[in-house]
Amino acid sequence: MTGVAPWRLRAAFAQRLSDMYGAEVPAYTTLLEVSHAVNADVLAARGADAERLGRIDRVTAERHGAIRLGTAREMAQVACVFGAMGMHPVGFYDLRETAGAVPVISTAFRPIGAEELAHNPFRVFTSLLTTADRRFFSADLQQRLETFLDAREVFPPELVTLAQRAEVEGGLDEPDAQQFLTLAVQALELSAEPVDRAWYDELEAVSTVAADIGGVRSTHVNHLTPRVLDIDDLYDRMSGGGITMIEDIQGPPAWHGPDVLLRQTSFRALDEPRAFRMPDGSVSHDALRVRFGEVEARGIALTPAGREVYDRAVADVAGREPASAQERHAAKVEVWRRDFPATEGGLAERGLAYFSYALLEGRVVREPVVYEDFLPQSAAGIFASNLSRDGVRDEDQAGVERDADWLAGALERDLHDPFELYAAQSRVSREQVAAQLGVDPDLPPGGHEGVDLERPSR
Ligand code: OOG
Ligand code: NI
Repeated sequence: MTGVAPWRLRAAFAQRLSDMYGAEVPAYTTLLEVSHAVNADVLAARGADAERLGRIDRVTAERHGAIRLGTAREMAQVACVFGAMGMHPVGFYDLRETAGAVPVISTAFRPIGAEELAHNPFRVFTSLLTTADRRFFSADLQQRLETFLDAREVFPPELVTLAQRAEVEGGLDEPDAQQFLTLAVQALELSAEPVDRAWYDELEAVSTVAADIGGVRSTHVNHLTPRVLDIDDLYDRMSGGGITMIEDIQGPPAWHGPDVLLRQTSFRALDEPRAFRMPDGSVSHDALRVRFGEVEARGIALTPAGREVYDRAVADVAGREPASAQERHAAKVEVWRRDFPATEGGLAERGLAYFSYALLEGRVVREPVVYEDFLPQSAAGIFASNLSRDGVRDEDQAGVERDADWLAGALERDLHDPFELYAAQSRVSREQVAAQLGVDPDLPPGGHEGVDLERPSR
């Protein structure tokens, strides 16, 4: 295949989506400008160390998006569209049980190989409405909702056909690539079609997210998130610039030890003008608050053992019932100091995080593996803080069972386990170094005599 390769489709798509979203949501452009300014300052202040978790050109181009869909069929179609761009479903997130009671299950489409990630790491958090969950939707509402969703066409057949061909052939020729990108971006634009007011309001009484997904005949990108190297600085600059941020930075606290997993925050959903069709047939104009701006800072991927420490820390902080964002942050810092090693070496020694290894000028150097995924607690926090009200979950009803296997079935393809991907990346690097040194790959890399695990610059 000599045409446009999947990673080029992905990079072009991310760029076009960013341009489109900037035109739709001007505050996003402000967020990008502030992010770039923060990154430039961190780079100037910290030099090579600033790039330990990713080269600056990757970080500058890096985005994640979020979309929300209504049916298994739409999920399978979007899996094809993302598949054409070398993005594969990774991880299973269930947001129904969370405090915000959001009736969705989710996965993230993203590139999975180290090389593909280096080309362009674009990822999309993709949620599916759980219409069959009786705690949210009565039998009558479920039936009307599914009829409505089954009748809509979010992804046009031409887009799906091009995507299928790209997947089979490993890319598209130039004219087809252009058409594919145009249709893919169009599918995620906010529609100008009037929203049925009565239908939207009925769903909104159950859940704002249900209305956002099932109240309209199309989908739209919910947010696009740049990556920053100092999220605390970004938070202060945005607040100082008069933009109302949500109270917290979700995820791990700012502290003196290594950054792990993912820290995220967002500015509040903004009023967007939308047309509504009223019960009497007239069209009126009002505003909806659904879309917001989010920013993220990424850290080192944790192993299952490290993730256990993280999950316990999160539960511990919640159990202290901090009364404010300040108290919550203080509690996090205290728990982190107690539970997490303060150095990368400590994380490696205790097997809490993933690292890759390389031979550099005769020495083994250890590099952190960056966390490429999401966090259910944080996602729930982001969802919840941007909803006009929490969902209504009827605890007298039984929820419908949804797990990773069910989602893989809906997607009609494998759902990757994030831990397996990180472990494989680490293992491959270890085997390569061992082969170069002629030693046993099962030995811990730190166990070889005379091995220097730190990068020369550190
Ligand atoms: C998705 C919310 C979760 C994240 O970064 O954790 C998310 C949504 O609002 O549709 O984007
Ligand atoms: Ni997000």
